[in-house]
Amino acid sequence: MLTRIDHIGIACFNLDTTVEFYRATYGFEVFHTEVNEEQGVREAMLRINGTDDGGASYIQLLEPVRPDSTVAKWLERHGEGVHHIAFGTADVDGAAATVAERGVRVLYDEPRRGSMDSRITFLHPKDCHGVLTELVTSASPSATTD
Ligand code: CMX
Ligand code: CO
Repeated sequence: MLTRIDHIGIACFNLDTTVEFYRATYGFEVFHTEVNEEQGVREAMLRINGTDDGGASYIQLLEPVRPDSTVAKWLERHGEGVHHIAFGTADVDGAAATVAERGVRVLYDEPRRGSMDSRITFLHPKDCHGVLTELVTSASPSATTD
């Protein structure tokens, strides 16, 4: 059902300086950037490796774009750090329904738009041993920057 770690989401105060840390320290380059207004974030995806399901694993760096966004509130409370993990699946609708049947709260009735036109939903961290968990179905392997 879930076939890879799609990404690890990391909340940061300043996207540009955090991107530069990952570049200068590890050599990871930006694969894609975008603003997701609905999620209230500006983000950079750093592609780490391909995966055996034909997808890839990323680090997702997240900077809030408004003070009432979930990431802004989390940063205020915790400071910078790992905000969520995301598992990749070919079928986010089916995976979310299966997980819901198993007693986990799924936060969205329907998957929403995520990075690179993926379809995403979230599982409540209180039902996942303290880990905010995202489920992702990728749109296509091509990347854009805007
Ligand atoms: N990881 C683990 N626990 C978390 C958490 C996180 N990222 N965010 C909140 N919590 C915990 C809090 O610690 C708190 O626990 P306590 O009651 O024990 O203190 C509880 O959940 C409620 O926290 P809150 O600050 O009141 O936060 P909200 O209920 O307002 O929001 C959540 C929590 C999960 C519903 C919200 O963060 C959400 O909707 N997340 C999904 C969307 C999202 O995160 N978007 C940004 C990323 C976009 C992307 O990946 O593309
Ligand atoms: Co994410």
